[in-house]
Amino acid sequence: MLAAAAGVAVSALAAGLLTGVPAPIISVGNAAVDLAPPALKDFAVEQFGTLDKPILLGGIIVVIAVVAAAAGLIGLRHPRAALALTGLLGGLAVLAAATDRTSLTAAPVTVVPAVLALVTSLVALASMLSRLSRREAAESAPWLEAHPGDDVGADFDRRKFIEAVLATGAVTAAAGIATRFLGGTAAVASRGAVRIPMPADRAGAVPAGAQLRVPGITPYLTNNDDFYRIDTALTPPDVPTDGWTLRIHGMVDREIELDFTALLQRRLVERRVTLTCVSIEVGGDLAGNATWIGVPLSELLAEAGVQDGADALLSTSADGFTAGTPISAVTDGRDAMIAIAMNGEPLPIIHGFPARMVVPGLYGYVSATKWLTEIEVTRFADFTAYWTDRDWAEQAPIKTFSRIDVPGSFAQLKAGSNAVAGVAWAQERGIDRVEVRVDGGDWQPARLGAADGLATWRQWVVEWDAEPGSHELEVRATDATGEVQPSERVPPRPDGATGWQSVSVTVT
Ligand SMILES: Nc1nc2c(c(=O)[nH]1)N[C@H]1C(S)=C(S)[C@@H](COP(=O)(O)O)O[C@H]1N2
Ligand SMILES: [Mo]
Repeated sequence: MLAAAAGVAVSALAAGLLTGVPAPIISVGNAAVDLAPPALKDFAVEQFGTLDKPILLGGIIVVIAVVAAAAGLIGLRHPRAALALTGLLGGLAVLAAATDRTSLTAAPVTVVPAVLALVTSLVALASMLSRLSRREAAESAPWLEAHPGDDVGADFDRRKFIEAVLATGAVTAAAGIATRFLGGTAAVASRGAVRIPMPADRAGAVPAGAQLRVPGITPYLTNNDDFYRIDTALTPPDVPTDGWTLRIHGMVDREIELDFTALLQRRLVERRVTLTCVSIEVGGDLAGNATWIGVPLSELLAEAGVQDGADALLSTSADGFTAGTPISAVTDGRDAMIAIAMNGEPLPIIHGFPARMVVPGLYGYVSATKWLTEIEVTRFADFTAYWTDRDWAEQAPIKTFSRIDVPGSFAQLKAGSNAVAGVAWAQERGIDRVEVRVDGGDWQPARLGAADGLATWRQWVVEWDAEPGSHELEVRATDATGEVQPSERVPPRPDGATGWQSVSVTVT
């Protein structure tokens, strides 16, 4: 296990020193994510939510530890078998590193950390086994026998073994500590140097009354630190602005290629947009409302000249994620953009630094590509994307949604006046009405927070005169086309969940 830990630590340090190379353990995790059958992925997301990644990494560490422990036990009698098992583990790491779509470097560099993991763990294991098991192993592996002139006594063996253990432990600890203090990636340094210019077209102040004064309600604007995060990469790709470009190509009259400076020099707009993940369950929280600054996508497309017959944008990220967005959703007047800032800061690394797409009204998996590098103007008939390859719908406008933030599930309330409040959204259609009912009674209209364009959620509140007993509260919204949120419960796959949320409370 110590030999395996040394391999993991040394390879993580090597990956930290090489720009754009994920640590091999992360590559193994990425391979697991990509190879997992859709049903297993759904299960993991349902059970663990956004904790699925730490749990996956924990699972990988447990598997490595178990295999390594087995190798150690086997090694007492069969050192060759132990080395073969360890070699197999290291070999899988090399394979995962070689095929990791999130790596930003060419093949030979990409596998350097994994090869180091392989070599380190083999050397450490061999050195420890050769000290520990000299006598037991002598019969099974003559090549591990004492070198001529070695003093083969019990004390000598123990001392040498302890030396080998301490040396391996020291290498592991030193690599671990050095990785810790490495001081961040190239993207972190690059982000620190970015200054976002004042946008030509500002968002204006949040309308008075958009933020209701109800304790416990979801804040109207979501802080970057509280913003949900969904991506397929176990660690965000390391993309400094230096060397980054965005290429717009495909069915266009003129290809466009912009570096980060050129992007900043274009006309910038600032807009509030609520992003939503298609995986959100009834009552779920995979949505957030932020102020974005970016370059209007419609202007870039107009400049490139979209050719007849094109109906899709295939966007690609530095980590190999892809998404297909209808061109109509980008050119119909809504504020689709290449975003470079979120809530007054350069995009946080995990939210797509240096640039990402934001398209109001579409779920993130078909529109919100982070670490964006490429947009191909094309036809839906001619490609599939990361999630459409995994049974999710090609077209995915955001469905009308309403959520009760307060009271929480199974809350204990005092009889009398209580606020029932939350948020609702129907991006690009608008929320016209939110209603609440108690114990299946009549629907009561909620007071809505001030509207702030069509791209954002809206808060709502109902004053409820609660009587003692157990009660069930339900909520539903109606969008501005008059469509009532359906009561029928459907799961998120393939194009978003529906159903009314209900919350049980006790009033005393
Ligand atoms: N490169 C990349 N971009 C991505 C994803 C991803 O996995 N990789 N996930 C998408 C999904 S499913 C959603 S819901 C949004 C989430 O954006 P956020 O993590 O900034 O909240 O990003 C989208 N962009
Ligand atoms: Mo998503």
